[in-house]
Amino acid sequence: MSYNLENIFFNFQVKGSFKSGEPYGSGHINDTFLVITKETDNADYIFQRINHHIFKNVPKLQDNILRVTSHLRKKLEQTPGANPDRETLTLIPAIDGKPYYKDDEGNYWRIYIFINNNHSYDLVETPAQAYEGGKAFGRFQYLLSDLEGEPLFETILNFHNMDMRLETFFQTVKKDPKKRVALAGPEIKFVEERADEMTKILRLGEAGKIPQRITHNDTKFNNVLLDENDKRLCVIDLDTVMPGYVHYDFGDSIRTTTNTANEDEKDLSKVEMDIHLFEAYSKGFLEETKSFLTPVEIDNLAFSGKMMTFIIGLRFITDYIDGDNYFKIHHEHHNLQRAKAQFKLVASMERQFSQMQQVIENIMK
Ligand code: ADP
Ligand code: GN1
Ligand code: MG
Repeated sequence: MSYNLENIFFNFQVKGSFKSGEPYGSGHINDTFLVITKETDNADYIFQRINHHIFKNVPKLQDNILRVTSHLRKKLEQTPGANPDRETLTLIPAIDGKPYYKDDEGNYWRIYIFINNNHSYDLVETPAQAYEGGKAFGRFQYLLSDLEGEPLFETILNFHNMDMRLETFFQTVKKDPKKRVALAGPEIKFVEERADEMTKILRLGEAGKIPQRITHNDTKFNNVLLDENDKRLCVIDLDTVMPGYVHYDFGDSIRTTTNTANEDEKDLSKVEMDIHLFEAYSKGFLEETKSFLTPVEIDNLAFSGKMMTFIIGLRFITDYIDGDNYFKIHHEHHNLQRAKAQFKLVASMERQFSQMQQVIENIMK
C-alpha cells in the first residue's frame, strides 16, 4: 500500500517543506515512515499510520500519548542536564489542533519529530547496551509513577491477560479455521504443558500481592533509542502505555534483550538466553526501580522473562492457526517460525532459571 505522504504533511503543523518519505523500522502493527524535509535546519519527521483495526479508539489512544509525553517533558525540564527534545517523543498537532489526523480513506496518522543520530537495535550486541536499555525502561516507569488524573485509557483490552490469551488459543485450536493445527503439534503441546504455571502473575494480582502500575507493555529493546555512544536516549512506541504489572515490562525486555538470535530465527540452535545480557539489563532496571518495587515484585522478575516470552509465542501461534489476521507476516509460515523461536527461548530460560534468580538476588544484596 502506498500513501500520499506529502498530502498528510500539509495536514499537520509542521515546519519546513516535504522532500521525501520512505518506510522505516520493523514493527508488526503500524506503518512507520521517515519523512525528510528540504531545509537542513528543519527537523525531519516520523509519520505513523495507526492500525485502527487493532487500536479501536485512536482519539483516546492519542490522548494517552499526549498525556504521557507532556508529563515526561515536564519532569525532564525539571531535571538538570536533561534534554526534553531528545529524551521524550514530541507529537506534532494537526492543523485543527488534534494530536492526530484522519485522512479521506479513514486512516489515522500521527507525526513525531525524528530524533536524529540514534541507534535502535533489533538484536543487542553488548552488556553495555543491555544495561542502558534497563536504565531507560526503569526510569520510564519511575517518571510515570506520579502521572496525575484518571487512569490511562486501556488501548487494547486484556492485552497481557494470560487467561484471556490462553482461552483464545484453545478456542482457535478447536475451530482450526485454516487446517493448520496439524502443522503445530509440538507448539500446542508446549503451551498445554505450561498453561497453569504461566497464570502466576495474574493470580498474584488478583490476590492483591502485586500492585498495578503504569507500564509500557511493549518494551522490546528496539523501542528504546540509544544515542551515538550507545547511551540511553528515549523510550518510544507508546501505544500500549496503560495500567499493568511491572512484570509485563521487565519480562518483554528480557525476551528481546537476552535473545542471541532474532525474534523469528529459523535456525533454532542459534536461539538462547544470554545470562550476561540478562545480568546487565537487570542491573540497569533495578538501579532505577529497586527503591519502590515490592519484594514480591522483585522475586518474580526472573519468572516474568519466561512468562512474556511464552505469551508472545502464544500470540504468534494463535495468529498462525487463525490464518495470520493480526501480525504482519513476510512469508507463509512466518508466525509458526516466530512461535518456534519464542518457545525455544522459553526452554533456554527454563534451563537457566536458577541462575536468573541468583542474578536478581545478587543485584539486590
Ligand atoms: P512500531 O509500533 O511499528 O514498532 P515504533 O513507534 O516503534 O513503531 O517505530 C518504528 C521505528 O521507527 C522504531 O524502532 C525507531 O527506529 C523509529 N522511530 C520511531 N519514532 C522515532 C522518533 N521519534 N525518532 C527517531 N526514530 C523513531
Ligand atoms: C507488536 O508493533 P510492534 O512490533 O512494536 C505487538 C507486541 C509484540 C511485538 C512482538 C500492539 O509490537 O505486543 O510484543 O509485536 N504490539 C501489539 O514483536 O500487539
Ligand atoms: Mg516499535
